[in-house]
Parts: sequence; structure tokens; C-alpha cells
Amino acid sequence: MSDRIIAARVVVCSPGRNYVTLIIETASGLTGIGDATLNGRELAVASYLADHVAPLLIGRDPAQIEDIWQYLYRGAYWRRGPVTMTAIAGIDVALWDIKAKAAGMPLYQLLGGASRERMLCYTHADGADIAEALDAVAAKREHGFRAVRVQAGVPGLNRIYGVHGDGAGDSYARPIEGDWDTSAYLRHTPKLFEAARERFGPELHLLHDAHHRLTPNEAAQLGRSLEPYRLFWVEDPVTAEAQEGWRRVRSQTTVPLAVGEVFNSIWDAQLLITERLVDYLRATIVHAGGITHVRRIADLCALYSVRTGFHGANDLSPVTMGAALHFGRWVPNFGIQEYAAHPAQAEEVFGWDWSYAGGHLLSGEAAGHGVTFDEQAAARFPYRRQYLDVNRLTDGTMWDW
Ligand code: GCO
Ligand code: MG
Repeated sequence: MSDRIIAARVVVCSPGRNYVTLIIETASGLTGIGDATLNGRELAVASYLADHVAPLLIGRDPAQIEDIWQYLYRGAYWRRGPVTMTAIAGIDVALWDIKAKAAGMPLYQLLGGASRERMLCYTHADGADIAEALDAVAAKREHGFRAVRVQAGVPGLNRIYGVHGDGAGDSYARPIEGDWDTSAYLRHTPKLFEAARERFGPELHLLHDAHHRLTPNEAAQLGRSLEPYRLFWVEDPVTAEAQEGWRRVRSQTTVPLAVGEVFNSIWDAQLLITERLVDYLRATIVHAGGITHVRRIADLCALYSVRTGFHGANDLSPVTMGAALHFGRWVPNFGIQEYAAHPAQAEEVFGWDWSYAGGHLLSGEAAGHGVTFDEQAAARFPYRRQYLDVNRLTDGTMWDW
């Protein structure tokens, strides 16, 4: 006999940072939890869900995940975009959670079973200068990390991505403005990785995030200058919109390339995948339509030897990490998972059975995705408006953050 959705509630809370959570309840007593957090635009998604979409779910069979997904995507005239696709993802993950709980299985079993026991992960190390950044890398190595993303301050620039916060923590009244100078960055970054290889030897995986700031030709220069240091990847060297620009980057450098944390659909990635212009796809479950859609992206990637490297900053809630680790446990073309610890207060609101050990992440064995949400605890952490940084060139011109 089929079950029925009887409630779909959105809760926005801020245990150390803002999270949007969707709770779906069924007539048979099952509860599914989904993450619908879009950093800096949380209430837009909350409204999309609560005001427009949640009423459409009531009375539906929660087992019909594919039809509900198609109804919300294909059925909507105004589709795609971060707000829509994050809202759909929240619903999709809650429904997969319910389906796995109904089956009494951890989610990875429903997806097709384990392809691996543990998922390689990378974390962040940064510093105001090269020495400080390398000390931060050393500290991460002490914790067992085998892959570390390294960002260092650039002489002459006051505040840049990844060094002075990830842009989400202190911008309450107005976005904080960073500054940027591409030539200074291109001069400095090879020195950082030369020093890192010298200090840590050949085995540690080193990653770097250029955060969408370069032209394709500048990205090609960066890639070539980093080739001697054998990076695991360079992330987002150019803006996501510069799709054909990736052809130039790819043809000029062999540095492995990663992209996709701002992608919302398979259409954003189609050219990059099918022309083999990138090595790792970072589209995430929460911002690209949930498990149902990211599975399609990963399958397309598999045809072109592109691997997953999912976004895992801490503005994606523990629910997304739980779902991503079940996905990573299954997906044959897994590459690496980003991992940045959540704020301590998040543990008062969310409970999870995934864990970190020795440079890897492990998915749990509880039925569903293994992440719980305590609505009463969430009420102790009310939403607070918060912005991502913005970025200007040193002459004041607005630039990509
Ligand atoms: C990363 C990302 C993040 C994003 C942030 C935006 O590689 O982890 O670039 O730091 O900027 O998640 O909300
Ligand atoms: Mg990034």
C-alpha cells in the first residue's frame, strides 16, 4: 500500500551559520530530512519551498521520487537557477531519506551498493603569507589529511578568498569587500606551491581554488606555472559562464581542473564534460537538484572519465554531507570529497553518523542518509541575515568573487 506525504515544513536556523532544512512527514510515520541552504540567499529558497512548492507535495506518494522531481522541474515554466534547484534538492533528498528508511537500508544500498569503503577527502589550510599557510598545512597533516587545499595571502592585497575567511561568517550588515590584482596573484601562487612541495615532499595531494577570477588565458598561465608542483587540481580558474574559454585552458596546460560548485544542472556542465575539458565535477547534491539529478551528471561524467569532487564547504549542512557520502560510497567515478568542519553549535541541532578518520570520510549504516534534525534545538538559533563577500580590483572596479 502506498504511503502519503502529510506535512512539509521549512526551518531556517543559524547554529553558527544559516541552514535551511526541509522536513517531510508521511502518513505511515516516516520523516525525511533535506538540506536547502543557499548561502546568503537562504530566505529566497525557504519562500520558494514554503510558499510555492510544499503545498504541492501534500497527499503525494513519497515513493514517486522521479515523478515528483519531473513535476517540479519539467512541470515548471520558470526552471533551473540556484533558488529553484536548491529547493528541488531539499525535497529530493528528504524523499530519498524516506525511501531508504522505508526499505530499512542505508541510502548507498538503495543507490546500488558500495563501490568503496571510504571516501578520500580534502580540507582547507590557509595563511596570511606562505610560511603561515604551510604551517596550517602541517597541522592538517597531523590530523591525518592526505589532501589539502592551500590558499595564501598575496602581498599588496588586504583581503582575498580563502585566506581571510571564506566570505561567510562576518558579513552581516553589508557584504565585506575584498580586493584583487591578477598579476600579483599569478606572480605569487607558484612560489606558494614550490615551497609546499619542498616542505612536504611529493606525496601529499595539494589543491588550490582560484575562485573564478581569471580570464581563460590567465588561467592557462596559472596552470602552466603550477605544473612542476603536480597539484591534485586547480579549481574554478575562470568563471562558470566562460564555457568555451575552458577549451583554451585545457589545450594549454595539463594541470588537472575542477569546476562546478555553482552549477545547478547537467546543462551547465554538458560541454565541459563531453569535450573532456575538466577532470573533476564539483556540482553538489544541494545546489544541483538533489540525488536524482546529480546522479545523471555523474553518469555523464563517467562516460568521459570525469570524476566527482563535490563541494563540501560548511555552508552546506550536515544533511548534504550525509547524502554526499552515501552517494560517494556508491558512485563508481568518485574522485574526492571536500570537507570543512561544521560550526560546533550545528551539533546541537543536527545529528549524524558519518565520520572522519585518517584522511577519509565514512558514511554511516543507519537507514536513510543518517542525519537527524532537532526542530526544538533549532529554535534556539534564529536566522540572522548574512552575506558572502564581494570583490573589487585595486582601482575599485567590481570583480568576480
Ligand atoms: C569551496 C568554495 C566555498 C564557497 C562557498 C560559497 O571551494 O569550498 O569555493 O568556499 O565560496 O561555499 O557559499
Ligand atoms: Mg571553491
